[in-house]
Amino acid sequence: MKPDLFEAPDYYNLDDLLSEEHKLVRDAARQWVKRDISPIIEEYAQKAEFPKQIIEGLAEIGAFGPYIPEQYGGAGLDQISYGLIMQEIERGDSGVRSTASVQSSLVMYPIFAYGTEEQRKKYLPKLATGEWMGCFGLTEPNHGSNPSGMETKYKDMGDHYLLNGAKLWISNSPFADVAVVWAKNEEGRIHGLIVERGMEGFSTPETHNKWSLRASATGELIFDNVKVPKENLLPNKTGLGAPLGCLDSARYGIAWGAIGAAMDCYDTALRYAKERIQFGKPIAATQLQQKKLAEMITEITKAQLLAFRLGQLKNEGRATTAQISMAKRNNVDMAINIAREARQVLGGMGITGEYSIMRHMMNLESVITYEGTHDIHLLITGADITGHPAFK
Ligand code: TGC
Ligand code: FAD
Repeated sequence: MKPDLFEAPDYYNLDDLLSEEHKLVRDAARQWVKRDISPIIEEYAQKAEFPKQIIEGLAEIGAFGPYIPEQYGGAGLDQISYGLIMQEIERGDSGVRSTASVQSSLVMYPIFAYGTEEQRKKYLPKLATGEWMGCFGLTEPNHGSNPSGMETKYKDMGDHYLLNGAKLWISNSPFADVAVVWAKNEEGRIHGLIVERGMEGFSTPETHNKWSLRASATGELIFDNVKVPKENLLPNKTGLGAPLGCLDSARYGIAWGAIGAAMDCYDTALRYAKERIQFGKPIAATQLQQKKLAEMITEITKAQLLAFRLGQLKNEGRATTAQISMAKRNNVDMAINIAREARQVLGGMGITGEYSIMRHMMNLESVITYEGTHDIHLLITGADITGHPAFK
């Protein structure tokens, strides 16, 4: 892969709106991606392997629990810093951002928000350092966009719960030490349970043959009469709203992350267009390539403003699920379109692993599907503005 010459576009001087802390956090993540991700990520994506050696670095830049209070090992940062970290990591690779999103928003957040003090103390510090890695089990073979129909269930056996069922498409599952699993009790009410690797009857087979997110490990969670200790139930929130609350936080991070992937594609295409000579002049001097590049920077700038304002609302505790859906949907769509256009700017070179664009494009095919598909987020906006949910 070519050396990482990335220069972040900031067309509307958004840096002026950031605090010194935001910039410090962002720049530390940016440097780490240049040093520890860019040189290795293509090789790991090609061989479809998660680079486990990056876990320590992710913890050091505050990517595990950026907004979790420091008393539990988190970085205690605000929501804009969290977004900026996700942006920088996804500039390197969406699969690496996935690992951080899952650990922070889908594992640490539910333990912090819905768990007991004992659970927080037991799990959060180890998850913050990456000593333990986590995964989040909501999706099932028969229930993806419609998780309320989940079939995974548990029974109260007096001194423990007995868990049965299966989850599919679970990021980090093949190596996770703990899984936050959503299952129904005997009354059909959804609860979160912390399942630990090594519990009898619990297995995590890996899903192979992915063309997307190849540097992220994806797998199943199988529960065959797993005895879960009663103290592993998350007691403080039940119902579908509990996992959906975690998704609000992860989707917010993706709205920022997608900007990173788009910035990388734009920056690569701009540099290439200035250097590539055809018909005796740089292709950047042709109107058609300028149209592509000008539209890319316009869309990136709009997405940055959307994410920044959403971050302010989130800091104030005012961001709604529907506002988050709009930003996730818009920014991922923006990024995938930019990846497709940027790939064309590079001509044949665009399909090779010498450049990051094709890997971003393939990754974004997962990002546009997970954490709620492009269609589902449109329906969330539709339901919000009309008052008529059209899912069913
Ligand atoms: P609905 O009737 O709308 O809601 C059920 C209950 O939940 C409440 N609620 C929320 N509570 C807190 N936060 C939110 N964001 C909430 N949204 C809804 C709601 O008030 C209600 O409460 P109650 O007390 O009345 O029961 O539910 P629905 O069944 O009609 O579904 C709505 C829909 C389709 C929007 C929802 O199911 C949905 O978002 N589906 C998409 C599923 C999804 O996003 N799955 C993601 C799986 S995890 C993943 O992909 C990780 S990838 C990680 C990575 O690698 O980065
Ligand atoms: P389906 O729900 O079957 O949807 C298929 C198509 O139908 C989509 O185009 C969808 O938009 C459309 N559709 C569905 N319902 C409607 C409707 N009402 N109206 C119109 N169109 C509709 N899940 C986890 O729980 N944890 C994870 O860590 C995780 N990681 C993932 C990692 C990867 C790489 C991938 C690909 C997925 C991951 N997921 C995870 C699962 C992801 O959240 C689901 O794939 C997603 O929610 C969609 O579910 P589905 O694939 O079953 O598609």
